[in-house]
Amino acid sequence: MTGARRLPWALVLAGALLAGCGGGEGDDEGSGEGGAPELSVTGAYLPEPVNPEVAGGFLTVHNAGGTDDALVSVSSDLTGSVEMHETVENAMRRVGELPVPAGGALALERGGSHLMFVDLAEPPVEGDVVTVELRFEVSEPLTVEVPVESATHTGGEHEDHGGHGGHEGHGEDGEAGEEHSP
Ligand SMILES: [Cu+2]
Repeated sequence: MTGARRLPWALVLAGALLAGCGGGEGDDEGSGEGGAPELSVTGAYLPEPVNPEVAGGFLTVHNAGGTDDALVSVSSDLTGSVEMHETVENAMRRVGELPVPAGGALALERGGSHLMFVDLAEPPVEGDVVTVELRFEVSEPLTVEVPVESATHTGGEHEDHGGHGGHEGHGEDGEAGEEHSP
C-alpha cells in the first residue's frame, strides 16, 4: 500500500515540472507582455524639390506599442517609385526596411533617413499635398497626407536658420547622381 501511494506523487511532480517548462515561452494566449505596435505619424512634409525629377520626404513614425515594427515599403500618388534611403557619412543608400522600435520612433529627417520619390513625371510645388501610403512589417498600412513645403523647409526644428547656404544633407559628392536635398 505504501508503495502504491508514492506513484501518484511522482506523476504529479512530473506533471508540474513539464507544465513549468512548457509554459515559459508565452505561447499561451493572452500573454500580457508587449502588445501590438501602435503607430502614428507626425511632422510629415516634402520640400519642393530642387531637382525636378527627385524629391525627398520627411516624417516621424511613432510606435507607442510593445512590439517592434518596420517600415517595409512606401507608395504614393506622386510617382510609382518611392524608395527608402538612409544616410551614412553624407552618402545615401537605398535600404529594404527602416526599423520602428517599440516605445520609440523612426525619424525621417534631413541629413538622415528619408523617403525618396524618384522618376517624377511632374515636380510637386509648394502648396500641393501628396498622398503617401506607408506599409509595415506588422501593422496595417497608414495613409499620410504630406504637404509640399518650400525648398528650404526643415520641419519644426530650425537648426541652421538657412544661413549656411542650405547645403546640408547628402549627395554633395555627386556619386549618387541624384541630388534631391537643397
Ligand atoms: Cu535619398
